[in-house]
Amino acid sequence: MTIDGVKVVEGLFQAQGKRFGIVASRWNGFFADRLVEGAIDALVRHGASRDDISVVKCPGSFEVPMVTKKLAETKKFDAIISLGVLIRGATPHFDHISAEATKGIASVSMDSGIPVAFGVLTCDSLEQAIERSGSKAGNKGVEAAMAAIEMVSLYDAIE
Ligand code: DLZ
Repeated sequence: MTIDGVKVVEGLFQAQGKRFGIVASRWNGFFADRLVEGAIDALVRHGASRDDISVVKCPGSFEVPMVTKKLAETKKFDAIISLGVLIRGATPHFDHISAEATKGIASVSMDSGIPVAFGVLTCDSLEQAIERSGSKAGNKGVEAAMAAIEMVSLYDAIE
């Protein structure tokens, strides 16, 4: 594709032959499991084989970056999809965990060179978690999986 004669590089939504790791928190598992299902569905619908998808569950969103790093170090995956569900409570815990999860996941991606999709919900209420894990505001797991598919293809196109 070109724009005004200038070459444009873009990723495609094709996941055939690519290997994906999914990391998900067990905390707020009712919602996190919906994100995992959404991510798997999006990967398979775009051509990934179920045999090429691994799901690893960890305690909470705070641990998601650690496990994402472990998976990246195996070099067995073309992309990792990091999922979690944080719901604000009465203490500042939410803010600390959200900040660590966000920074940690970004730094794994930057350090490893593997695309890592950020699929951690940071919700102010239970209602927001319901809306974003498969109801009126979509499914963050699907969104993250789509980003992962596009990024794998984009990295291939840039190489
Ligand atoms: C402790 C905690 C709290 C209060 N809330 C959440 C949450 O909303 N979502 C989540 O994924 N994890 C939560 N956790 C657990 C932490 O992420 C972590 O697992 C523990 O602090 C142990 O390190």
